[in-house]
Amino acid sequence: MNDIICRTWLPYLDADIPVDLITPADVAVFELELGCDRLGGAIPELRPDPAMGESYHIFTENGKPVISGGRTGILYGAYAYMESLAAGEAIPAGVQQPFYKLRMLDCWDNADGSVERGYSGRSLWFEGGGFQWDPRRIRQLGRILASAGINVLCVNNVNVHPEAEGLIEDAGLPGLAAFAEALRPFGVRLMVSVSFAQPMRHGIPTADPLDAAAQKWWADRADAVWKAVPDLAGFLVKADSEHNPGPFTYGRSHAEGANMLARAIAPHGGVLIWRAFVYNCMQDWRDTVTDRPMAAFNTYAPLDGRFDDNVILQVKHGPFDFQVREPVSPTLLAMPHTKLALELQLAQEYTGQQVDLYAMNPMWRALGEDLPPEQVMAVAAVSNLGRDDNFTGHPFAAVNLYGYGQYAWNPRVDPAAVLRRWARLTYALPRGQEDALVGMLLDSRTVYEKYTAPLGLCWMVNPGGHYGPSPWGYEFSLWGTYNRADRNAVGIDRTAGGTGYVLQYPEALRRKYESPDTCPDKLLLFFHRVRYDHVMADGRTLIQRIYDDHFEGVEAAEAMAAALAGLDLPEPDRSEAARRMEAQLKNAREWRDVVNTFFHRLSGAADEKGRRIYD
Ligand code: GCV
Repeated sequence: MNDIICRTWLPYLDADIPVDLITPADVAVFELELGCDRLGGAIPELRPDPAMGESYHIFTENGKPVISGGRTGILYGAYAYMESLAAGEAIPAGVQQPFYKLRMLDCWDNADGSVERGYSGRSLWFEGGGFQWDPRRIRQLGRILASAGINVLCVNNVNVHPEAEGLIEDAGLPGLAAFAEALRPFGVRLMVSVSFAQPMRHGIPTADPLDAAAQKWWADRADAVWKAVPDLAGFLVKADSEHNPGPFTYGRSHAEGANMLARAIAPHGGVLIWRAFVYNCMQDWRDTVTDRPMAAFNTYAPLDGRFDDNVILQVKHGPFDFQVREPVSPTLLAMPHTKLALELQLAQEYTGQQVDLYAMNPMWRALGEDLPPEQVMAVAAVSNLGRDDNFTGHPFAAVNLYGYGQYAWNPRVDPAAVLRRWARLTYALPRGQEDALVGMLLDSRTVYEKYTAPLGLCWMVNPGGHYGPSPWGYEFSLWGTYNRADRNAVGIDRTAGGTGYVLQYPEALRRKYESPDTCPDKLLLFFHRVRYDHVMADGRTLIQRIYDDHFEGVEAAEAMAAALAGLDLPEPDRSEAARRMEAQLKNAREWRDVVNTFFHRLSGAADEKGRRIYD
């Protein structure tokens, strides 16, 4: 391991932190002494006020800084104070409190040390079938999470492989308890993904949620688990999804399934996070009636109001699966009597795999135009962390972890301000270079979008790995992910006259998406089947727009590469970012050529500008 392991938004986090700090207040004292020494500020007095919970207030009294705050609030206040010092910005005025009480990081880490959709190396805490970690890195992780304001870490993959079932069994509990203890001083509570069928490993003949023996198994297990980890946040469940077991096997609803587990953990104050990622992953591509984006709404909207109080339904932000651009999931707008969590993905599965740049705050902020932040009561994000020295693979991918924390604390935060703050805290570049870096991050999503799948079409990625172009890679598959491109047109008609998907939206959104004239260009092919000669609002035909976007996307990526070369970044970040940018350029050109050639061959339409398209 290198001496300087990570360069985070707080420049002194590379320093070691002692093992004997027990409470967030202990950590706050340590951080303030170290940070103020490094950053050159007055060490504030800490005034704990348990009633303040996660809130804090930084103020001046008799010319001296004071931080008051609750148990974790005081630590958040300490980080906020030092961020302000490091960024040379004003200290936030008044009492600061998080918008969302649950700010979760879902880790798809497997007990064998691999990470599903992980692009930053192996797991930081699993190896060889169970917990195994480097205490120094886990304390660093704790500081990173706390300084981002994340308060729940789900330790294992939602696809619970047999080894991971052991985490909540007697032999696994000491490991879970030790890991919980390691992160407790940072105000981070653990959560565990569990398999719905787990009782059947223990001689219970069924996992039917209405079966008394299955119910008792879960209640007894919960007693044992919470005895070992009294502050465990809860269980997370992926049921009846992508071959995971669930209540459908027994003809039961997802409310019956979730409530059974919720009742087992309720006496311990546990929360049951139930994922809404349910769809038919064995679809016949010839079936043009089933429309995958409609699945979650069809399953869950009729169950609104039927979940117990400690159940939170966790819904991905779009109706598909973290594609480059999707409309808001209609399920999130259809369940006023159900507690909802919004699920985001920091791991860049479909968005460049931490090779291509893709900063996410602008996307989350735009989501807020259709999804008022109050509509959900919690947020979760699939982690982008791993064992790489810099934790996130691409050194700039840390912006998404930091930005997620900022968003979870205040979903109305200005994305440009978040990106600038991260850039300033991490690199302290001269102003012109800082502007260049922020500009690059702000544009990164649009650039990526332009050179990949056009205009909301989705799923043109290589199957399985999900990196690189393959326009028909998912076309004749089981996953319900079709573009139905032919020589005249592309896209699926999801209007009332088509699959009817648009009818799942409330009136205003339905009207916006229903007509190609009012549907935003960027989502045109998500909602409509459009002829290549369709004239778009800007006067260009659809086919010309596809060509133009792909050429422009590559040009913009080339401009980003030039801008990156002009940044005086410290090593190893400079070399690492340059290496990845080279790969991004290769990827962008590949996407441009494959997608343009695909549509050129199908449509036979020439590019008006006569640029090179391969036949
Ligand atoms: C953890 C997609 C991903 C899977 C992931 C799944 C999910 O299908 O490709 O790797 O499984 O989403 O969110 O459960």
